[in-house]
Amino acid sequence: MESRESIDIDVSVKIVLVGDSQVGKSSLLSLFINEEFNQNIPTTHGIGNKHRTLELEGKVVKVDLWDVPGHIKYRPALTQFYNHASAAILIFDLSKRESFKNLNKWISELTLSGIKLPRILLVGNKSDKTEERDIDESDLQNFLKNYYLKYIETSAKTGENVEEAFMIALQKSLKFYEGRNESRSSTQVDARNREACCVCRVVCRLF
Ligand SMILES: Nc1nc2c(ncn2[C@@H]2O[C@H](COP(=O)(O)OP(=O)(O)OP(=O)(O)O)[C@@H](O)[C@H]2O)c(=O)[nH]1
Ligand SMILES: [Mg+2]
Repeated sequence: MESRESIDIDVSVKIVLVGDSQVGKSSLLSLFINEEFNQNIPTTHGIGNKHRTLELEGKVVKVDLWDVPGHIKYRPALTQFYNHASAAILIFDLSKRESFKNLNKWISELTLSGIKLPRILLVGNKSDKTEERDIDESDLQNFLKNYYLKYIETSAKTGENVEEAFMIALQKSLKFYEGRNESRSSTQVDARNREACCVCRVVCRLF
């Protein structure tokens, strides 16, 4: 699955990264794009938009990744950035219970913006901080059962599961993209069938 720029793109998808401030959205993105981890990464103020082109399921896929700032002051303005997103990576910090508690708010925001649950991947980041893990495991399991969310734990620091997480989100995107195309082409077939029926009715009436 190597990166191939300047070639024909079969599919372009948009994935948004959301979650509380400081959970590691920009760090995960930086690892996925540049294979770099920076302990002193600055907090995100605008929208950071990066892309990577790769081959998946026999297609050349361009993935646009939108790094949405997590700070509460930006929240009212965020929903416009969810437009046309095919999937979302919702991130919380495994060492910060508050970021887990706030997931409900993020889920409402995403689903209200049209990104439904099957298109959301939940990521528990900072899995390297084993001593500081601050999540009630039964709360986590109940949460996953309630929402039927796909879940993975990552560490932007060690790289654990980072590529895997983005690949799962990418597969969700492709599934959504293909589903949308199928329903479009079946609408076209329906339209053609209706057209054929009209022609048939006209021809029948003539004879
Ligand atoms: N130990 C550890 N630290 C991490 C990990 N991911 C990010 N960090 C650190 O957590 C802090 C916040 O990371 P960011 O990537 O800026 O978080 P963010 O979610 O983009 O934050 P905002 O831009 O404010 O929304 C930084 O000091 C990172 O170095 C991780 O997996 N493990
Ligand atoms: Mg950031």
